[in-house]
Amino acid sequence: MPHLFDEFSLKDVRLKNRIGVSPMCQYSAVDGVPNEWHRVHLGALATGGASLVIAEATAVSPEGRITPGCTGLWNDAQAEAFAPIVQFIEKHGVVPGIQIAHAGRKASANKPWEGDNHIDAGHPDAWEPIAPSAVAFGAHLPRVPREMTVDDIARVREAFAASAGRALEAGFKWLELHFAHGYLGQSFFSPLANKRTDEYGGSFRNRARFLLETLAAVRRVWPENLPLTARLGTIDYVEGEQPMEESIELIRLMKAEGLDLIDVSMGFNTPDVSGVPWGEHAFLGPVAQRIRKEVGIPAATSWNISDPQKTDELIRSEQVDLVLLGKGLLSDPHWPYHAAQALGVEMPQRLLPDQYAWWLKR
Ligand code: 8CM
Repeated sequence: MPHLFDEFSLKDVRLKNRIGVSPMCQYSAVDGVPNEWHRVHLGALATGGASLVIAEATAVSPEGRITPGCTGLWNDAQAEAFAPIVQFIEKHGVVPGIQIAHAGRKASANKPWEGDNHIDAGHPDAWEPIAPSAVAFGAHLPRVPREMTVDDIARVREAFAASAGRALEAGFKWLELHFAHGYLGQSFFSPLANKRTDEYGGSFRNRARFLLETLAAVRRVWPENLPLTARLGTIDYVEGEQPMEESIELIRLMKAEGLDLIDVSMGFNTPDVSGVPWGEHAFLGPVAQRIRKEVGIPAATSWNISDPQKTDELIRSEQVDLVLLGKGLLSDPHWPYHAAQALGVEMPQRLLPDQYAWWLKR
């Protein structure tokens, strides 16, 4: 029976335990280029005992940024700025990963702490969001996006592939496609956001097409021996969402295109999140377990994961192969060390770099 501090291998990558850092936007880049903030942020998370650090949602094209402060991988300068961060992470025995993304109709927004809303259309910092359909998300993101042409779709798909190539050049060993949280990939899949009548909308197969084509284009660039994963909004907890059976079938098709692990998340395709069971610890665990079992694919999940015992149980009961913590690690970058202490793991300081482990020895 695997437990939280067992190793986990996926393709040629070996993780020293089952705790990864979920991608977390910092909104602190200039022109998509990571800087000293990202070095310190990702560096601190790489020295806390997690086995995998996934860098934030990084845009594949300028209009794919959520905010003007998002990181990007649409040019070589951005990849070159990521490279030393990647080297630092790897030097400490941690696997460097990155999530590549396109924000779709949620793009062109202010930073969360500066409003979290769409930048006014006339403002010099704003740009035109694009999406499967000219339908606004609503609430704080009211801009009606431009409906993508088939040429736009091909361009963004190739931008994902080009960004994957740059991620590889920067040294990343784990790649996650952001197909969740109401961003572009997710909104192609969701009938709540995709109202197209061409081959990219309507039926399940058509709504899945952009995601599958993008995955296939990335897989051609991303080496076979390195993990290619996707974060998918499998459930929205709202009326009108795709049935779970569709999410499962999509993951089955993604697996056939070369997906190595599914990061199970929510859709966030509408502003209504009232149905989300926020109070339950690891509430997506049972959803991930069903997917993992029915598709036969390794799975990870996030959301409301904080208690060491319950987190260990998520792994032991084979709900997931890997947990990806976000806020838990922001509030305590040494959460894995503290969890190891709580679970009675021998010499928990061994999770940390020598510089810390030596001082923390008993
Ligand atoms: C921000 C950027 C990218 C994401 C996000 C957020 C905020 C909340 C969330 O997901 O659930 O994927």
